[in-house]
Amino acid sequence: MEFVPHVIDGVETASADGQRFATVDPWTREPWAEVALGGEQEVERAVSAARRAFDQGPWPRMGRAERGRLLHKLADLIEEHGEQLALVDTTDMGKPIADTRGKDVPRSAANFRFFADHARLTPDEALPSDTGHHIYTRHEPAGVVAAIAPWNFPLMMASWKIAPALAWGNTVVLKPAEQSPASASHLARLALEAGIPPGVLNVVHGYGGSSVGQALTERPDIDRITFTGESATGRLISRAAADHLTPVSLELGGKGANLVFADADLDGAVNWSLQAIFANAGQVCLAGSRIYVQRPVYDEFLDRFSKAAQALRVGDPKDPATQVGPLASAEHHAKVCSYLDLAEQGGGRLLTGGRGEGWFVRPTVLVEVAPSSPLVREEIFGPVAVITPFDTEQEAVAQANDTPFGLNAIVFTEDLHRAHRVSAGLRVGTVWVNCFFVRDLRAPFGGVGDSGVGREGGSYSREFFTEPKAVVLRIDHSTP
Ligand code: TXE
Repeated sequence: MEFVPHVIDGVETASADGQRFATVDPWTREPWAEVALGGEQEVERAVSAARRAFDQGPWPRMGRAERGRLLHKLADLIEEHGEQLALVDTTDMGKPIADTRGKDVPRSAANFRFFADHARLTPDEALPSDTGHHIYTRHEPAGVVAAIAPWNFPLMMASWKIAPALAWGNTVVLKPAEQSPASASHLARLALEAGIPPGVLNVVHGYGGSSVGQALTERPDIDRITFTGESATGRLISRAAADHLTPVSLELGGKGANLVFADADLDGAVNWSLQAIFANAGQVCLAGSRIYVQRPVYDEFLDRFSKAAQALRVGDPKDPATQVGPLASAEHHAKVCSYLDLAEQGGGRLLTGGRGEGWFVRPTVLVEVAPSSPLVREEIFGPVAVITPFDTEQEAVAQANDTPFGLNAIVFTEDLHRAHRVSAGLRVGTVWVNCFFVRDLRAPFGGVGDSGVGREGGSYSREFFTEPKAVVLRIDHSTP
């Protein structure tokens, strides 16, 4: 079995006490690799290495262009090793290889390229002064960043956190999710090969609420915490960080609403809605899990959407033709099935889908679900769509907003005025109109309410990962 080590101060290492845990392939449901199980010692070593690299090493002192050159080299290496990285994530969490190969790996490389260029090209401010002073800003690296990543996009989410942190001169301790840890160590190995100095990117494996995950959030010598995961975990991390006033960026759950108006292009609405809920077996914070359809097209939409859901290819995630793989873990499968049980017990009518073999849940469509049901209110994080009719635009916006979450929404309409009106009325971080998952890395990404705190992307990432400093020079000696 493959061994997945920590990467600390440029060295691939086992845990001091030799502890390991198994990571399981959701397709075979057998362990496929052994992972170093970190503890206090590994966290201490990794944070100290990151601290040294920040306080004494070349990384934060390097010009942005030179850092950018090394990050581009890392992106090249990600592309070069793309096939292997895609296979690792697919084996670790069951995501179809077409997605890891076609989307996650290219996007991971793109994250490094984008933030390298963004940091190099973003000017600091010079503030015109009529008092005889020259005032300018410096955006200085914040320090040591703890990056705590989820299991649903292992390589992609790690790179989305690491790339801006590194581009702005910080050093990082990454704790990948215990369900899909393997690609993080590969990434750290490639960073060293690219010439990024030891200690700049460290990876410590281990569990969340433990001497690894939780311990990282409680340390006074961590300068930023960036986290993606469950809303309840986000609250715990916020509380821990408050003790040291450590700034946190939290990207949490979602319960995305798709609003399909009667004037929409129905082919487009069906196709995008299908992707929005069934890609990665619904294990996506952005999943469009609540679909609201205007009454005149409700029956037709239901019919087309259900048929299209049945036609999706469910199976071996390593088969390039597979569109929906198994869920990522036994625990997660049990959680999603508990929602299916709710529906079976009279909480809704199942049009298609349901429990599959092993850790599979087939693309599932539920109707006639009460707005107060946990199926509508809670993040299921599985391939389960709840479809509900509406009559008026006002009612659609109210239903979409009737949730503690607020990450994203999708609007399908051919009416330009309505598109703008509804987009303005939705309480979310991103609205897609007649499309889904189009990401420009300059745009803010994040949510309101239980979906998180802060935004990532472009200048929003600069705000989080740097400390802006104002420098004021007196240039006119006649000024008092
Ligand atoms: O999340 P956790 P889990 C949602 C989704 C899913 C549910 C549970 O609904 O069903 O969360 O998933 C680390 N201090 N999302 O249990 O626990 C943990 O080790 C510090 C939404 O995996 O939040 C892992 O690395 N770290 C989502 C990471 O946090 C802690 C993505 C996420 O784990 C910690 C994933 C602690 N106290 C799940 N406890 C999204 N927004 O995309 C855990 N961790």
